[in-house]
Amino acid sequence: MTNKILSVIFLLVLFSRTTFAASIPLRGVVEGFYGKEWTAEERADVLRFCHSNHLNAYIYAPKDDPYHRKKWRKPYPADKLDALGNLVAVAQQNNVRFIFAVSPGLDLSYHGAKGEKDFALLMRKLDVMYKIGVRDFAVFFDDLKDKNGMHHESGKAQAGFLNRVQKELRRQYKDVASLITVPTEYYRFDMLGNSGETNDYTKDFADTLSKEIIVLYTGDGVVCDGISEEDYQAANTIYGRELGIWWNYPVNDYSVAPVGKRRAKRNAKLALGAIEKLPASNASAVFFNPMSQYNMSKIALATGAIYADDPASYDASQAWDRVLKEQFGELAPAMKVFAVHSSHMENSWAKCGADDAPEFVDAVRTVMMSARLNRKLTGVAELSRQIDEMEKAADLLLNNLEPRYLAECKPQLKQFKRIAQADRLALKSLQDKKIDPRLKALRREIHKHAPKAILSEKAALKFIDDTIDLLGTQWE
Ligand code: 14T
Repeated sequence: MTNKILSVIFLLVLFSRTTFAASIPLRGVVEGFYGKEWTAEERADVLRFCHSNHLNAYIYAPKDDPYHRKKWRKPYPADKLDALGNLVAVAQQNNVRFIFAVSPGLDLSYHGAKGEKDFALLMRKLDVMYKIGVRDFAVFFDDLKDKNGMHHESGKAQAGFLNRVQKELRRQYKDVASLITVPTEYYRFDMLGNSGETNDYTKDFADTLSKEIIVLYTGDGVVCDGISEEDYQAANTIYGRELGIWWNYPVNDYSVAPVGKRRAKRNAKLALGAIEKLPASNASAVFFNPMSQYNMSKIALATGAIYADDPASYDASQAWDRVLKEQFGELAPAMKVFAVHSSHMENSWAKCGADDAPEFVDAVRTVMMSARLNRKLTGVAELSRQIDEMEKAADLLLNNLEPRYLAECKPQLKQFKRIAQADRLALKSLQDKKIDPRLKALRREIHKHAPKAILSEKAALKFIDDTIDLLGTQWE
């Protein structure tokens, strides 16, 4: 009897999971980063990638396309328009919505004759896109604040403008989708005042904006450590609608090595982890903002696709393994060793992605504990095994990765190899209770390459400095 009841329950659960496994309705990639834009080939490829990974949308919003943002009033020159037309065709063939975004907020006029003129110019920009086949549009107002956190337009004026754009599109064309936007206050902590009340800008924007328009937000911060169910519901309450998510991982446009501004370059660290810590309940939309390094972005993007397909059943580490296998085949284990040390993104205002190399950190802790107590070292074999594995992985990848990948991660792979070698010298130094002179030389070499290649800052890289510090103070 109980058996029967149990099997009925089991079947019901199974049935409901297969029947109601709901995907997020609008899910895809937003090319929305600063820095080197993706090439035409990469854009065509991402549209095919979306199709084969069950993603159904791509937002064209590259910050460094002058015609998208700084010179938004200027029409695209013929060659660029041609290229966009080709992409729209590829999107159609792949059942992916091509969403054209424009970011006019830097100098848009909202009122008077100038306002009318700008409205007409923006509509013209969208009309041209409609003519090449675009049916999905977005108008973004992100990153307009100056150093003092000031920006110049009211939420009411912006939202009114968006309502008018939506209305005009609907009047002219019967077949355009809902407009998508990002407000100027696009992360929750920026929407709130010191005592937790909603700012006037956001209140006005949310109250004025048509419920038809989809609003994207980035979580509690710009680049944040997940969105909990509660965070997400709280943001929805502020907006009186189900928000969409613009997720800033694996984007790395803010990743610069802390080695002085002059030589520092963008994209120094690669975000090779899985998408994680997003709500289990479905948002109205989710878009992942990738890296300028297109091919390396596909690890996180493919896990994001698995998330968006069924948020409730998503398991980040399972998805990560599956995707690495799919994308790297025999090289997957080596790629995982590398990716483990390059998952976490963090600076003074950003934090996202799993901690780097937790197992390495554990192994170091064991060794360091005994070293600090000036005892016989413990855990040497395990740490040594991991260091060997790292150097082998770096070599294997440097020698066997396809050129399109190597072109994007060679500096980081070489740096990974140097760090592994330095880690080995550090371990030897601890055993000898004396800094191997080669360690300091290699440490300088690593430092020299840091402006274009960072990884494992709090794990494998830190072990080098911790060792030098310890041996420097304790025994020198
Ligand atoms: F639209 C927004 F949701 C958004 O995330 N905007 C930008 C985005 O283009 C960029 O790629 C991303 C990561 O850097 O963050 C936003 O840009 C910022 C935000 C900052 F607070 C860049 C620097 C910042 F200090």
